[in-house]
Amino acid sequence: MKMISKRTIATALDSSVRPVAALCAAAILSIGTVAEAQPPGPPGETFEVVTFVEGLRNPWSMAFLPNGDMLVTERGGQLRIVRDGKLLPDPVPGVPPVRALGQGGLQDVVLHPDFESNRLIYLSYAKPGEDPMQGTTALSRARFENDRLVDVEEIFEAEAWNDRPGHFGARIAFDDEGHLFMSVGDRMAGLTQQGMDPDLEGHPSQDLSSHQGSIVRLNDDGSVPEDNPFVGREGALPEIWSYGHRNPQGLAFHPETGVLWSTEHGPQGGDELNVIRKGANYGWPVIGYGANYGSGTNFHRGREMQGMEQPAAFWVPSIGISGLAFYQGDQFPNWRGNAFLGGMSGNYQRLVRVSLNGETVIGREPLLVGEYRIRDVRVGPDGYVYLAIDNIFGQPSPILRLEPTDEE
Ligand SMILES: [Ca+2]
Repeated sequence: MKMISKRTIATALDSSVRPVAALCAAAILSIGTVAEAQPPGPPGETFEVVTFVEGLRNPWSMAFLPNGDMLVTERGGQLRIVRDGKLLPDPVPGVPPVRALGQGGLQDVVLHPDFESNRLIYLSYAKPGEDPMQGTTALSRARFENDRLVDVEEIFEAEAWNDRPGHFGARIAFDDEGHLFMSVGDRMAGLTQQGMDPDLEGHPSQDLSSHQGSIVRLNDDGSVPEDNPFVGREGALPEIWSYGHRNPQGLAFHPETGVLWSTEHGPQGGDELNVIRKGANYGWPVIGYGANYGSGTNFHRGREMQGMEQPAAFWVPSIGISGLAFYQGDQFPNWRGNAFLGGMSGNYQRLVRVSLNGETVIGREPLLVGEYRIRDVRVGPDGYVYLAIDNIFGQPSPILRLEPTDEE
């Protein structure tokens, strides 16, 4: 089945980047309306949307194996294999038990950089406690041999336990030196029926003795690298690389600059694209561009504060920001070095192409607006762009692939 989508020009406006917003602070006080237009940036590409494979349940992440197979996580707890364009009927045995509830379950799957020699893969998931209502974010590694997992070993369990159903983070990315980065969400801390708990400074995302709202950095066996920023600091967890996050749902290294970027799911308003720096505080919930759900009332101390990072871009209203990938490959030359991220939220469903000049966002082109609930974006070794599509009711959904077209 081929679904044709031709696009050369953006058909909808994407909201603002920070430098523009800083000049127009009044505009973003009106949460719930599109604040500013962001031009689509340098020329894009025409493409068609092709169904790569169908029949997945809440696919969360994809990984490409050297033999051409794809591994796909389903949030309910199954790891699936796509071979020759077909979804194999049997899930991969050996996946650890997951707490499949709300936003949590089986989440990311990433290959070790030396997978071809060591066959190691990494899985992140919502881990159930002895009390099954309790959950946290955990990470296991295993060897993937003959379509099954062997030597499964949990190598990290986040200090992020509670009974909330969401904000697990759980995106994984490897750097070039064999360090593994993983996001841990804030586990919905401070979120009450009346809005955010006003003790913003006391929120676990601002507390280095909790992994909630952090990005951790580990060696490939789960041990702590000696040069992590908070090693040796009393009261701080040594795995933490950056903190003050809410729920980072995308994590990727730029292939040319080696810089780590993250997408972060904000509250009502205030989804973010961030450059991740060692030891930095990203501000949640003290600062931000969001508001309380429903009422839209402000709860932040402000938009900016000394010692807290500003996002490279933010979205008001929130698009339900999801997975992140940087384009490299030969199929779409104009897209090289661009970031691609998904939006899952209702009318804001989209794929966004973000053009960069170094760490500055110079354009945002909304694509596939209103068409798909995109959970994850990956660039295949074949240079095609793959999209994992979520169905909010858990009905079967596809993985789509963007292919170039010459049509004008
Ligand atoms: Ca922030």
